[in-house]
Amino acid sequence: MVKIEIPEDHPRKVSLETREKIIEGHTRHEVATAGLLAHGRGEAFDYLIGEKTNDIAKHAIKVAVAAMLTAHHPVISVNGNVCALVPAETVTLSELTGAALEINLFYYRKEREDAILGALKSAGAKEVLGTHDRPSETIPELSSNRRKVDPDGIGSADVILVPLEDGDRTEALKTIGKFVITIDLNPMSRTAVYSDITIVDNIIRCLPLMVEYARELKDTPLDELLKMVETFDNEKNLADSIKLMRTRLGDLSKNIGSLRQKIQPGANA
Ligand code: PTJ
Repeated sequence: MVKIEIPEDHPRKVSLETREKIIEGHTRHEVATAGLLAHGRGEAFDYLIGEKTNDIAKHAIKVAVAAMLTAHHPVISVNGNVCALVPAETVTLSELTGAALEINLFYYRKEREDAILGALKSAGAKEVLGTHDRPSETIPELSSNRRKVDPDGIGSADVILVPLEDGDRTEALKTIGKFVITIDLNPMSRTAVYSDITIVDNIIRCLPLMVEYARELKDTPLDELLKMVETFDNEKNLADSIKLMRTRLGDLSKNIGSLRQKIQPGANA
């Protein structure tokens, strides 16, 4: 595969580098082909929020970490896109919050499971659940591949972080009584609206912040953390995120010139 060189001062450097990570993850079989399309959809929504982590998302991130720290058995569900984009941060977050890591794939192929397992181990993971050699149980409410879960992981979890998730499984996880946290740039997706906490942000910015907040909050008294979680209103969070997009689009429509960026000759991003 030809690796593209992105000039240091290219205004879309981060976006292009992230795209390269997804493409490389696909070449290594971690990312499903549909994962490339899912990434493109995420990129479009990231444009709408200005490709920055806003205060609404920061608050959701903090509360999500509080929920993981107060859980009895938190689990982080890992798919191909998560693995390709933020493997090290995912492992660090699992260590800081005591959350188990479970591979759970929509487009299951053993080759993909092996690639993701290898990447998580290389990033320092000691134990990874959800692999084919482990026991499994099924979520009866679900018909896709994601119905298979690890009894020691999602099967017995109380709080589950499911980044970049499909709507059916989020709905099924809610039906069986799980507390669901997601990271989804689309505040209108079914996953976003079914979850208990939706972080409307790009996972590449969100995971490092989750790690930072987990370090910050880990000695906070339990009752304070619980209060943060209990007072969080996800409907308001989503409404505010949609309003932020609307306001931003309104402002931009009055000043298209602000969208002009210096682009290197030859670049067409
Ligand atoms: O690895 P697998 O087989 O488990 O499959 C993973 C994908 C992502 C292909 C699968 O879960 C899927 O099809 O997801 P959806 O239904 O396309 O939903 C993905 C959601 O994540 C969409 O709402 C996107 O806008 C959002 N998204 C994409 N990239 C990012 C993102 N949200 C946050 N950060 C991103 N980088």
